[in-house]
Amino acid sequence: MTEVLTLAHHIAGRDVDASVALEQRNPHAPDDLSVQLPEGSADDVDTAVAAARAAQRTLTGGGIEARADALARIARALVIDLEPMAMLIARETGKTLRDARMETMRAARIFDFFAGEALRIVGERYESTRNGAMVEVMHVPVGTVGLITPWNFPIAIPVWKIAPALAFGNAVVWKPSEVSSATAARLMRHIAAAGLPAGSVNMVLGAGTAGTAITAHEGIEAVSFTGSEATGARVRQTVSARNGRLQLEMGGVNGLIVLADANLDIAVDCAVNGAYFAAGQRCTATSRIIVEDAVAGRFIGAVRQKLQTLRIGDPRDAATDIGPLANPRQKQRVTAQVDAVRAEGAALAIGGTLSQDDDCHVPPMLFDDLDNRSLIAREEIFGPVAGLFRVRDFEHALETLNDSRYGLSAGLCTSSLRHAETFKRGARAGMLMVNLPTAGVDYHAPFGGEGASSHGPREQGRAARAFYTSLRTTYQHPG
Ligand code: UN1
Repeated sequence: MTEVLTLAHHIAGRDVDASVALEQRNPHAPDDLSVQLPEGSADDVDTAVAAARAAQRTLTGGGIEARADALARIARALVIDLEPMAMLIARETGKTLRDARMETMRAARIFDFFAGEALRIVGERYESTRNGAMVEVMHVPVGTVGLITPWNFPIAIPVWKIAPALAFGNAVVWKPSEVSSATAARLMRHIAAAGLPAGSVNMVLGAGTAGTAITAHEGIEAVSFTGSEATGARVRQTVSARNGRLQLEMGGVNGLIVLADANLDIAVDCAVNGAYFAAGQRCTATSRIIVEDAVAGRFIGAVRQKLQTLRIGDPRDAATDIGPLANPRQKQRVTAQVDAVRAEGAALAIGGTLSQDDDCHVPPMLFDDLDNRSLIAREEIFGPVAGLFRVRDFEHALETLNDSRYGLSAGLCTSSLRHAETFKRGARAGMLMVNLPTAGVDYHAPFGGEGASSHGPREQGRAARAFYTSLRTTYQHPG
């Protein structure tokens, strides 16, 4: 029996039904779950913006403690809902149950972190150059923020935008991905029950139309987007044209350098985790494994061995290490990219042939002996596909790493402190990992990248304040 979930928008504190236009099925077992959702219109966004703007005044008027309490309540609700939420994520997006549990806990902790941040909206005070006067700098809410979020972290990414937005006194119009809308709706229920003014967070479902309307709406002061580079470019154009505040997190072709002096077990764990866990569907995934030639052969053998110990299969099973891609469309895209890499003449060191049926699984693949002209180095592949880049030495490795338009995360496996130090200063990426996988970030530290990967202020941690507040400089004289 297929379970059918029919979803509604959530605007001004109420569920708003609309006719079903889109569907997402369990990518591992299509007969298990059918999520049916409406295509939000520009009118829906307009109603949501009006609700948000009305709620925002009440939200800030309620004070910081009320906001902090509400965020802490959502955190507790998510912890209580951990198992059902994680299972829904696994069924809807194909993320493994283990990852989905960790992600739900991460989302709860992000709410707790920003509950604290709501109480820490500190400013600055200067002596004025005008005698007797003083200058005060305050952080005030931006107003109404538009959030457009992807399916690959269907709860953590929405939460790391919604939580700081609320903590700093902003109302939200949110368009989650059409691929993870049931997860979004479940999160929305917890947010709606937290005691915030109705309309503080509004959720408009759908694919393109609602997202475009959010980027264009004059009533939305700031837009934060995580997703593909192509969509990001459109968001940037529309929001910039109306001088809106903008934050973009897009793709990466992240590199992991493995030096001959690395602990091989650690290097293999980093590579396998970064390239293949979450079926490679993370913007922080490793796609370029840059290895010193002297150890390349041993490294490939060890990766092959490690992969044999992993379980690929049903995301609902807690023992599964790697699940499917999120839907047949993703599979088609990855298949076309793999075909293009093969057409370059690249040799496969690891991995088999791709099945052409409806099954959304893709086996982990490693192409050997590539250089940065390969598609793997130029385009993000949102799948368990990586390339091995053989280099002479550390200098050559760093040069290869930095030869990219992107710069989200980068890794180095070494036992040399000297090389680690050079890497921290010389690698061009927003997040650097030494003896750790390129994916997997903490929620209390800044997140973001360089080049074509990101645009605007960093997300997460204390750095999030920059995007979600405006500065007010007041000059005051006793008169
Ligand atoms: C992580 O690596 O823990 O879409 C987070 C993504 C990133 C998040 C990565 N924005 O994959």
